[in-house]
Amino acid sequence: MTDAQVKNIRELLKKSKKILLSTHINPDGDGIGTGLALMRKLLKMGKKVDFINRDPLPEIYAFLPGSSQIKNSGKITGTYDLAIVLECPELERNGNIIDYKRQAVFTVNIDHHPGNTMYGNLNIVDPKAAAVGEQIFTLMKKLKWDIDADMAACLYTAIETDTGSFRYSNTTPHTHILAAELLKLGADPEEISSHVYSTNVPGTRLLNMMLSKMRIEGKFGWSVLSRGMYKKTGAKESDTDNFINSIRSIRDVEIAVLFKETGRSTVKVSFRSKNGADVNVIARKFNGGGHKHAAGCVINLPLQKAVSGVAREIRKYYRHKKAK
Ligand SMILES: [Mn+2]
Repeated sequence: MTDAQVKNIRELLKKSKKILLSTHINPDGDGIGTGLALMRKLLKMGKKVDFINRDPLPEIYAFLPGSSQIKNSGKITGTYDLAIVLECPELERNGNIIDYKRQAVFTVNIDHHPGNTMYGNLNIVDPKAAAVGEQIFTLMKKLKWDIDADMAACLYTAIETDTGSFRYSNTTPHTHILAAELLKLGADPEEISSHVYSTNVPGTRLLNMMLSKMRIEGKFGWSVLSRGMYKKTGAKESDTDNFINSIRSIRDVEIAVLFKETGRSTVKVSFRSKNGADVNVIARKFNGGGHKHAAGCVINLPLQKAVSGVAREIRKYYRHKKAK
């Protein structure tokens, strides 16, 4: 983040009265935690702030201070002096809930995904940052803001969840230094983890069914969540955020894929990898994307066809790797 960007943000915040915060569809801990930390400070500064996302808050983040003020909308009608878009490599990820060009005087794009399309009037994009929470914490320090214990808890949640509790390859010495600073500011790691990694009975029953359907083929492991399985267990999609890690953590698995049937011919596909296997490359073949070790896409095909299409690409990926 350059000094010019920090100066720019300082001036924008000074002159903006009505501010919109928004993150991606199916929001995660990084987008929610970062947005809540920002919202808390901006409200204290006397700004009118709306934090609006297309999709509802996952239950595990309801403990975060301010979470009850987050709104959901498929179509925002108001106008804003400033819009801050968190964690969206392209605007479609935001769910097309607003026309930023017409409804916001100025749009700031803050993200850490590679391949960000730089759609903002100001773009603060750093693919080396472990989380947007890391970027915003750095920005807040540069702006010399007071960070209270509630803001620290929100930012710690952002960084903890995006690094898989400091286990993923995006975790750097700097990430740990920032996390330590957040603990000093009052974030409570035990309390945060107890919420973020809590489960419920329908979700656990669904996990059990998912594991029974899991298949392993060499370094590739996958499973499915069909609409019937959701119905049988009563679980919601937001209960399934950590499911893929049960596949990824199997010793021999390098690429883990979870297929979630969200409609008759709509399948949401999540990819996770380790040992340098690049799932961003595979997700991009299906018009998705993300990071090397975490990516996703949506495939408009029946569940089994989506599975075979992705499996074909992963087999191709390994054949190509072998040939190299
Ligand atoms: Mn993130």
